[in-house]
Amino acid sequence: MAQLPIIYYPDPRLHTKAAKVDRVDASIRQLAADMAETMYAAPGVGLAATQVDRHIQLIVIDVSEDKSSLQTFINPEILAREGECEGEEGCLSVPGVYETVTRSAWVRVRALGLDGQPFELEASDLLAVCIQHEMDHLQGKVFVEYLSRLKQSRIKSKLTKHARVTA
Ligand code: GNR
Ligand code: NI
Repeated sequence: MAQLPIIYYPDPRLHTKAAKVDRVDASIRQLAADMAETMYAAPGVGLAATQVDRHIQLIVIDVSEDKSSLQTFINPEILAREGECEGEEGCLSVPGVYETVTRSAWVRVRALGLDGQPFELEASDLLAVCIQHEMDHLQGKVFVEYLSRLKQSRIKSKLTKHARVTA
C-alpha cells in the first residue's frame, strides 16, 4: 500500500477525461487500494483516479462515520436521477475551499466492482453527492466550475499563491 500525491486545482491535468477500464486486473486493484489509503489519510470521503493523475474511470468512496464502508466504482454510469439538493462541498484538489453546489438528490448508478462484476446502487444524501462529485472528476470537471467566474478566478489566484508558498 502507498499514498499517492494529489494534484491541485488549477492544474490542467484535472481537466483530463478518464478512459474506461477495459479489464479489472491486479494493477487496478492495487491502484484502488492506494487511492483508498490516500483518501483515508487526507482525510476525505471520496477520491477519483483523476486526482492522483491516473486518467481511468475509477472512484473510491467511504461516507461512513467509522471508515468501515469502502466502495469502489469502476466505469460508473448514472441510470436515473431525481430531485435537487443544495449542499456545501469541498474537494481534496481544492484545499480550503467550501462552496454550495446543487446536485441531484437521488441517483441510481451502475458500475463494476473490484471483482469485475457489474452492480447497481441507489444513493441519496452525502453518498449521492459524492458519487456525482467523483463522476465529474472523471469527466475532467472540478466542483468550482459550478461557481461564478468571479469566484473561480478568486479561487485560482488563492491556490496559485498557496502553491508558490508551499513549493
Ligand atoms: O472529502 C470530500 N468531501 C466532500 C464533501 C462534500 C461534497 C463532496 C465531497 S468529496 C471530497 C473528496 C474529494 O475531493 N473527492 O473528489
Ligand atoms: Ni474532489
